[in-house]
Parts: sequence; C-alpha cells; structure tokens
Amino acid sequence: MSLVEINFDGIVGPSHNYAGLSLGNIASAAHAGDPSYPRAAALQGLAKMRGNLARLGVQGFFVPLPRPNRALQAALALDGSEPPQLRAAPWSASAMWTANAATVSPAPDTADGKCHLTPANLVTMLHRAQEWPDTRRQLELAFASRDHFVIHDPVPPSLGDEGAANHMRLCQSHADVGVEVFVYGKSGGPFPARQHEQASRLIARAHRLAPERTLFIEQNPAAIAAGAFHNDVVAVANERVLFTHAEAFADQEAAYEAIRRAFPALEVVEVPASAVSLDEAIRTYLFNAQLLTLPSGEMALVVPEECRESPAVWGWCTAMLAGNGPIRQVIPVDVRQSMANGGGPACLRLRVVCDPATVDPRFLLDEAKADRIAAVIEAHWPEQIDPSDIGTEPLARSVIAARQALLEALDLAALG
Ligand code: SUG
Repeated sequence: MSLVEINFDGIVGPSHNYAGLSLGNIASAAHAGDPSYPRAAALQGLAKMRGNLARLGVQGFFVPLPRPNRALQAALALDGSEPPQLRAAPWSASAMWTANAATVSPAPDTADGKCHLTPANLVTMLHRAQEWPDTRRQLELAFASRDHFVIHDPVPPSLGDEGAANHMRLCQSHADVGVEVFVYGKSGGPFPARQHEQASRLIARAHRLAPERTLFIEQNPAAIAAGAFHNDVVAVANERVLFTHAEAFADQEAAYEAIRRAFPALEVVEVPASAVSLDEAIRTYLFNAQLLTLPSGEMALVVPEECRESPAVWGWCTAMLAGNGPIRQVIPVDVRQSMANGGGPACLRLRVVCDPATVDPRFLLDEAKADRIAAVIEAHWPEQIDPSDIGTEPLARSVIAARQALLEALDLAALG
C-alpha cells in the first residue's frame, strides 16, 4: 500500500456569492454586496487543480452541496422582512473551502492504523453550520472502504470545530508517522474564536492519536482580531517544515519548543512582522498557501496572485528563494473570486494521506475529467450573480440544474 497526500479541492458551486456572512473575515466583509462571478470562480479553482495534478500526479475533488438549502430556508421562516444575510445563508457556496470540511488523521498516526475523518460542525457561522450533513454524505461515498477509513460524527454543539484549517501535521514524509498539531482560539478581540480547545481535544481522542505525538496550541488572539479566523491564514506545515508568521501563536517560542520536543527534525520558516505585517499577511494570504512536496523532493509554495502584487510579500519571497531554505519554488495562482470571500489556495483543499486505490475513483481527477467538469461549468454556471438575485426562483432553478448536470457528468447522481 502506498500512502500519498491527495488534495481534495472543492469545486466552486454555481451559487457562489458575496453576502458578507463571516464576522471576523475581512475579505468577506469588504466584498459584501458585490456581484459575484460563479463561472469564473469555478474555472479559477479548476485551473488550480489542473496545475497541481500536473505537478503531483494526483488530485481529488468534492462537488458543491445542494443550494439553496430548502430545509434551512423553511427553518428560517423567511418572509422578506429578514435581513439579507439571513436570506443568503441557505445559498452559500461556502463548502468550496474544503479545508473546513473535516479534520483528517492519516493511518500512520492512529492506534488502529486507519485514516480517521471528523466532519467539521462549523457551528459558529449559520451559513457554514448547514454544511456537515451533506459533507458527511460525500465523505462516506469517497472514503467508503471501512478497512481503510473511519468517519466520525461531528463534534457536538456548542463546541466549535472548523476542521483541517486549524490542524497541522509534521512528519519526515507523508507516509511516515506524524505529529498532529491542533490550533485553537480562546479570544479574538471583536471576532469569534471559531475553533474550541475541547473540540480539538475530543477529535484527537476519537482519532486515537498517541498523546506524545499530539499537541494543542493556542492561536494568537491578536491574529484572530486582525482577521486570521482560521490558523491556516497565518501558518501552514508540510512534512518537516512549518511556514509561519511570527505572530501566529499566543506564545510563539513555546509553540516551536513543544513541536520540536515531539518532532526534533522540525524546520521553522518564520516571516517576521518587520518583513510582512500581520495585516499584510492576511490581506495577501501568503500563509494560506499549499506547501507541496514535488516528486523531485523539493517543496513548492502555491500562493495567491495577490502575493506577487505586494512589494513586502514578494520581496520576502524573492529573498527567501535566494537563500538556502527548504522552500525552493513560489507559484502564484489566480483564485481571486474565492479570495474575495476570504478563501485562498489552502482553504480550497482538504489534504488526505492515503492510498489512492482505496478512494472512490469518482472523486479523483484526471485531465479528461477536468475537461468534462470545465464543459459543465461553462454551459451551466451563472456568469454573474447580483445581490438582488439571491432568494429568487429563477436563480434557484438555474443553480439546482447546474449542480445536477455536474453530478450526472461525474456519475455522482447518488448525491442528488
Ligand atoms: O468561513 N468565507 C469562509 C472562508 C473560509 C476560508 N477557509 C479557511 N481559512 N480554511 C469563512 O469565513 C464568506 C461567505 C460570504 O460572506 O458570503 C465565507 O464563508
């Protein structure tokens, strides 16, 4: 059995829109009420997937969830007098950010040698709390082999859990035993701390992780207050490397020490605030990057285009590449439609270390399938959604039909 890391990207749904739903997410608030471009958004995400497929030889995906969510619409007793945010919640395409779909503990880390997944309850935000039942159905289909995967119930409310966005794994190589680091928030100034410590601890127990290889670290409240609503906005790990802003954790030095005790080979690539301020890191999403191990063994950082446009961030990247660090390439990608809602390259993917032969092949991408997905998006995804379209029946019919066409093209009508 050959364990590799597979990135499962969320295909951006046909109802992608900017409703300003996420308190503490600066981009979401800044773009509230803007027109959105679902077709362009989905094609941007697909182009990122194609790039990583070419780089890594393997890429997975999840399909959009059913929207508008009729059950949530009914539960909200909508009659037109409600605020627009409430009307928009059942339409959210937020499941595209699959880093929030689940927390994943690969087989080498768990006591029973199976890969454990816990769907995130996302209870802090109404529009995200509706995701998990449909996400879970999809995980159960994609990872149906009970010999290899265990899918847990979500953490009970009101313990907030936002999934892999607050979870990092350090290891020599993906197939080796890893140290799992759970990052939780306690406070975030005016903004909610979405990941609760007891939710993280519960998941670690359920996944049967070894206590000596499991760490719980507090996120810097100042980072949350500056707009880092998930840890993956200020830090990312891959194999032995932790790429982090210097102000990511409540006690930065203690965090490094604790990780190093459990994983002595740790290499920290730290960006000081003097080079890139917390605000600039959050604006450009430098850390919401995919840190990939290429087949050559070199590491590449897939960053948003916004990083190249920032003199501070690009200056730091250029100097880093000129040095002798473990990250040898920086690859900008255009995911601007997702970025405008606070979702960068790393938000759009869930990492699962497993043998690809154990995954339902319908969720694995190849070039021919990418062409089929592109054709459906071009034919069916709305070109533009204006705020006044949200809640209307013509748009409901078109996004339902668009998703249905995709499910049929991918032989996934079972999720209809
Ligand atoms: O939960 N944005 C998402 C972005 C999630 C990013 N994920 C990670 N960092 N892993 C969120 O805040 C905005 C929706 C709106 O405003 O319409 C939104 O849900």
